Amino acid sequence: MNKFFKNMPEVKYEGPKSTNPFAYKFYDADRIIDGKTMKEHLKFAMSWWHTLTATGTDQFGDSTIDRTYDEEDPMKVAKARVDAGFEFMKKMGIKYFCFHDVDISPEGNTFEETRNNLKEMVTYIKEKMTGTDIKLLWGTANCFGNPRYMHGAGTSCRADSFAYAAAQIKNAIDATIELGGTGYVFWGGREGYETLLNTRMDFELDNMARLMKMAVKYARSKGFKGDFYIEPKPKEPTKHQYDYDASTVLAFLRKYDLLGDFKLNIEANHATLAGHTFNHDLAVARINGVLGSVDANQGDHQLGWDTDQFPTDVKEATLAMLEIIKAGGFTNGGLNFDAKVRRPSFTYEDIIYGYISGMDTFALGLIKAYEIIEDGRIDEFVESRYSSYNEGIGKKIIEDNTSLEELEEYTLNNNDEGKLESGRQEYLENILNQILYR
Ligand code: XUL
Ligand code: CO
Repeated sequence: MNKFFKNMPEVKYEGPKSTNPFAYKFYDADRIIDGKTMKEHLKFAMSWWHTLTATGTDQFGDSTIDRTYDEEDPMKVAKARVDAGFEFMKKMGIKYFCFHDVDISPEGNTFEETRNNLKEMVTYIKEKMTGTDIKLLWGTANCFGNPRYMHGAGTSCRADSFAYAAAQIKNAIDATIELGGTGYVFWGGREGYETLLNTRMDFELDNMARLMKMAVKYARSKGFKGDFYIEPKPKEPTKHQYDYDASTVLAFLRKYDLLGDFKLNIEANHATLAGHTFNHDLAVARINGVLGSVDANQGDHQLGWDTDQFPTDVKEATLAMLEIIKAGGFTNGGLNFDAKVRRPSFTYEDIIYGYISGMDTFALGLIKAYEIIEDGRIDEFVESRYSSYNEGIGKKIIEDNTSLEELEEYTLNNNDEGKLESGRQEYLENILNQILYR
């Protein structure tokens, strides 16, 4: 039970003054904040792919990280990864995990072989989960890595690729249900186009919706009560992805009448790639009632791609947690670290340091978000900023009780327009910094 992370102790909370690199400085799992423990608020999840399978390859270089866990046969490697993953989660006090089908189980030479491998691995993981309080947050199918998806999966011009994706998704849903998952994710890395010269966008979007509808129909028929999520991302690997950002995905879900079953899984680095802040996309999801789950990570201001780094930016995490709290917190979703250690950070310790930084950053974000709410000055200012709608003509406007004609009449007779008030951005930024760094 202590095979892979053997020289590393269990990671526990020791407080902000601790210099133990294997301790949480801010994440105190059982500390109660506003009636809930930190672990209930944050619902941290381990991403199977970055933590247990990714080997540090990039376009210019080979693996730098050995993730075979002393095994060679693909099924034995897959099982060793399960052992390592559970050892890791227990050591870290992480209660959830997320996976793609191909992360937990090797692809075989035929679809039948692939399906059997997955079933065997699901049984193995289920046994491992027994007697623990570790749960599956969400599952998904990797419908982007294999060459058959070069033109897309649900949006492929090739019907056989669509069919294969459907078959893969059916089995990934079965795996998710079998392991008690509360979510199923669609991330469409190849659902988009390289050039409009060869693309029927309307046809492809209709098909993408068809695939999702089939998935919902199947999963519900098998008793799945959780949420489906779309994870927006504007580009990478495909030049333009249809799930560009939260607003684009919302328009898609509305058009195809999928809103009853789908919410959004917002990823920090995807929002920034779309030219938004992380909290912008969270806010779009929140105000539309579809903030489901979060992939926590961060990008790099100098790089234009998805670097999937562990989050260290406390201000960003605080603003994100404010949105999550305002949305009422997580129900079926949680905070999945879709984050990886850098290529030269190839040791087991590095994975632990990565997760400690991400978990401490979000723990601080949670603490600071509640301090901002308790402080009240920012909310109070925002409330007062719109106070002209509390009475008179403003009240009539928000009660939908007026017209252009009446407002023209009002303006004609309104010799004193009232004074304009400052937006007070700098005042608010000072409050934010005061609370973050006091
Ligand atoms: C890729 C990404 C995926 C999804 C799941 O950028 O974020 O790992 O989270 O397919
Ligand atoms: Co992600």
